[in-house]
Amino acid sequence: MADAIDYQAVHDLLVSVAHRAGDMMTAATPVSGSTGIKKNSADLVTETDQAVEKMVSTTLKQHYPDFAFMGEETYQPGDKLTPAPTFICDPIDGTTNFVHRFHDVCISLGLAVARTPIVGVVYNPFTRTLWSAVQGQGAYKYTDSTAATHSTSAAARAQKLPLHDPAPMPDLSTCLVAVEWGSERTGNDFAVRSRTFARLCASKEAGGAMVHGLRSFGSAALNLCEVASGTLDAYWEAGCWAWDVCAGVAILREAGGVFVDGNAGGWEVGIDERRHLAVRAGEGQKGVVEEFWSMIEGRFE
Ligand code: LIP
Repeated sequence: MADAIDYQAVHDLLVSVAHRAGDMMTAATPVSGSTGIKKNSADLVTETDQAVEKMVSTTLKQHYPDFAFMGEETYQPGDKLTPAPTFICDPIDGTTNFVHRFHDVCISLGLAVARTPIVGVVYNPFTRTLWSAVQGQGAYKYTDSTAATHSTSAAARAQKLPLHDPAPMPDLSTCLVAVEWGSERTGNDFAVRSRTFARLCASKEAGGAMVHGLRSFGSAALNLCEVASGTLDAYWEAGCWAWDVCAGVAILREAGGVFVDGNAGGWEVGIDERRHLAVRAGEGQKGVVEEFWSMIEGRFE
């Protein structure tokens, strides 16, 4: 089935679905009364997350009835990503930001085939910015997202990623790095994060990497798009799900970035393995991956 898929048509449908979702998000009032809690007080869901996912799954099913669907709000423990063509959707990535009206919020829509991200669309309706990629066709950023189709006029307005000539990365000390605390605030993985964040910032004399800075914007998909754009150099997290990263990985890889294991040593990692390190395109990429791995204090479980 995969050989016959018109990926450009899938991309264009995902772009139009993303715009509809964006209208739902900007029209919503995510007051605390409509905010639910999933596993703890740092893991939020709103009625808008659920309504957007319903609209997305219904629309995609109408157009591609044979494709599988995986979404954050309908996932059941034990559900597995299979090699079948699968739409992977995070209706609102950055739900905590959405609740607080902090602007880093997006919908993340991907298509994976053979468990590999092939098409990715990430749309932030609050900044009207859209990133997208189709495998083999390059990755693009559209700042006037109403133009984010592949018509001639839109192509003229699109910016190919990375946005700048990728400068060399001599080592981690020149890097701006995204990390996230996630919603798990206890146990081994929380300890690995806390110790590693400190070491990334510490001086070289103290055994650290002394990165330019750490950033936590609260959206995995947007972090990956910023690494693809070259506005962040690296992004490390454990605890994400396939819906947080599928679309962003399609975009990152098309921009020349790498997505590797968030534990030291793994150059190959699946989008459902729940830990990753992303590094932008540019000379020194491999060295930055290896230096980053050497900074990790422990291993994620
Ligand atoms: C969030 C991620 C964020 C991560 C959170 C959560 P949500 O997704 O994008 O980077 O740190 O744990 O998974 O819940 O807003 O869709």
